[in-house]
Amino acid sequence: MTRLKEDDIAGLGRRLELHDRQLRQQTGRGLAEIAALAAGYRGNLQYRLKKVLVGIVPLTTGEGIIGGFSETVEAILSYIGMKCFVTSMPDAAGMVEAVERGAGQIFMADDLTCTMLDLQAHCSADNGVCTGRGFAAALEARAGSVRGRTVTVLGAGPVGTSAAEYFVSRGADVVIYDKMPEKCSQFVEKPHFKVAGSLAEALAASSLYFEATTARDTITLQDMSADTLVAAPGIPLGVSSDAMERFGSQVIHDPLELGVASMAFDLQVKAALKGFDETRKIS
Ligand code: 2YJ
Repeated sequence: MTRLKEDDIAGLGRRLELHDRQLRQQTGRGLAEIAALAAGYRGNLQYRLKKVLVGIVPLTTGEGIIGGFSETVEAILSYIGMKCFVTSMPDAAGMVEAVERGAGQIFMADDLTCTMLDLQAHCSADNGVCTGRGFAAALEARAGSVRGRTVTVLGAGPVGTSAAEYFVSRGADVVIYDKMPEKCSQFVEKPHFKVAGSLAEALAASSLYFEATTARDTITLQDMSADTLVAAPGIPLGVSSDAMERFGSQVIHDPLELGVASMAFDLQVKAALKGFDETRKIS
């Protein structure tokens, strides 16, 4: 799993409007809309999303705090309409602070897990799962539909697996490849999934690519044409720089925005399913 670096997210909070506009140009839908689609909610979740207070708690465990990480999460959640704050204390003291200040939800990440918790509804949203669904929903919006189409998924970690399952749930067939074949074992002989034996075989199977590896240049200029569409949540970006230069407008990529926005909506859906559905209060 890639650990985000300060450089990956530097200035991201100030470019959210631009990112939202680019996403809308690419897919016809904005950040919050795609995150809502990814969470499978077709109604209006804005009420609880806007009402609940989120405490973002920096964690010093493992490799420690990433400069600007919590503030970037705060900027993304604020951008989609949530009320939130970064605690002044990290770790357990930060959790106490968040709860004392009235947070109904907590956002926190260590080196292995990035999660958002709902303290009232007792549910959680995982960054890997939500990033997979968020980018899959963005690729689907860009493609119009994936029903009856084949999508190539590169990387069978939490993000690739979650995206692959989303695509199949939306009527697609998935060809999945991971350089560690054992990571694909769960997909062998599963209806609508095919495990490719090589990267070349996977890339030849489709013109819709989901790049969820941690490698560079898995998709190069020769793999792309005017018809190719790519969703690339992987860090570092798995699309080569010459391919980006020529076909960048066909590549959906960001380091954190879609994942965090998708977590927020996923959590509202889960809370609603547990009875914390206050959407009826919207006039
Ligand atoms: O609070 C902080 O500043 C740090 N503890 C944040 C750590 C962020 N974690 C990562 O970047 C890891 N790669 C985990 C992300 C899980 C993605 N599925």
